[in-house]
Amino acid sequence: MKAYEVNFDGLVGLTHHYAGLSFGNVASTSNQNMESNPKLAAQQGLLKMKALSDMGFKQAVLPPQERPHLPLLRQLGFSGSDQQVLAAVAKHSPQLLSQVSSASSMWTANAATMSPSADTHDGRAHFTVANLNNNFHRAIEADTTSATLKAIFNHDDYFVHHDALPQQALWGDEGAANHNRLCADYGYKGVEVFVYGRQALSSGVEPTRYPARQTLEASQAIARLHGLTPEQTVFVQQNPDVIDQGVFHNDVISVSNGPVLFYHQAAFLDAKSAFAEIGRKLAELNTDFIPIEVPSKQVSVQDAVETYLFNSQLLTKANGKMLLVVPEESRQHPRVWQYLSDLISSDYPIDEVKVFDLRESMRNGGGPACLRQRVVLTQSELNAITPQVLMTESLFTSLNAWIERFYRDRLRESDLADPQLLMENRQALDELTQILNLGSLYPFQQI
Ligand code: SUG
Repeated sequence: MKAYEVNFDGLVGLTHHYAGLSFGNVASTSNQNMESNPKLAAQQGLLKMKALSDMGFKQAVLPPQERPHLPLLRQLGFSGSDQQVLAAVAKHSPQLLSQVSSASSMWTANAATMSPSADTHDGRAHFTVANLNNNFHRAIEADTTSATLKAIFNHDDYFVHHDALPQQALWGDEGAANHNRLCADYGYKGVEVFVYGRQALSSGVEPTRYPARQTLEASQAIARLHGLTPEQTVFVQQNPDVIDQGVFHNDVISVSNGPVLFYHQAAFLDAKSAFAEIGRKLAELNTDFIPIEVPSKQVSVQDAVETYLFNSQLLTKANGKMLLVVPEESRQHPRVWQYLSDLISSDYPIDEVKVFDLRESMRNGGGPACLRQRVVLTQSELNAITPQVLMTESLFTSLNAWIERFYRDRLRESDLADPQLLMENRQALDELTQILNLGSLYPFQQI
């Protein structure tokens, strides 16, 4: 059956700031306390969506979440009016205020793991919301993410929604950032490759400096929930050494599309046996596996972390060739740019590179691939989603005007206690849910 890959990009929220919240994410910790520009951040993300949509790729939008997260602060014992709650938490712990204000839901690769209907036991598309429990500021995304996905993919004949796994380190799950799907074409049955950082229930090698966010046990639970067969599933351990060098998600060191896996030589702990298994399982689906290895000699792990070469989007064009969407940082780096020039003139299926300036998101460790959730849909499934989230000329115009009206062009941690910022957030999200026709997704005001 013919199917499309639809990229659902997260719109950057109004409280986008640099708080140094993610230990093991080098950009996040090194840009802590810098002044951010939420307006520019949202515009940069929107321009990427529009450009890819104009090129013929199917593109959609996921809304940001309401921040600061007042109900959570009330759950933690802060009380009084909203203004009093904000003042109290700012006095008690600016760091806590920063955590409950993070705009981190923009990185929708971490929103969920999605398995297309071609792969699942009941022929429906399955979503498991990521618990993101390695970081408090991210773990608090799960409930609203779940509500958002249920509102957009709202048809039981086509879509199944699974809650996030238990909020405990044993079940650490970071969503599609650690998930690759290999297939002949999107609508065909594929092999789903789950990349994990550590095993929680048995001993094995682990990183020593930085956390391994994804467990094998979590990945296995998702494969079970989605009804994937062992013949279509491969579990691969990420190389702990690269996690210790700042590769906190697999999508910072590899990216897949169709039968292609574009990856760094050091990405996996035992690439040889993993690739033999992937190759065998794809062969059973009459598909040739096309691994493209980037050698350490040409691009070091540090180069990869600095430029986000692998946090790129690999997209199939109408002519069957592939386009690699990279951040500006990759163009600025002579070795990486040279590698890319060589790559597109080689015999591999990738024959074009497109560059986007996503500086605001990149400074928190989020490149082009972090900003999107890939959702494979057949035409009937596509017809069943909320259509207003799909990128069009008119949605682009409305969102640009909406950003212009509500977003600030500079923000620091000290601004987060401003009750006016909360009001701006609420008003903006009220309007956005109307633009995207998502009903009352943000009931926080009533609580
Ligand atoms: O989880 N950064 C995010 C970046 C997520 C990138 N996503 C993928 N690789 N798919 C994270 O570490 C930093 C927030 C701050 O420090 O203000 C942050 O949450």
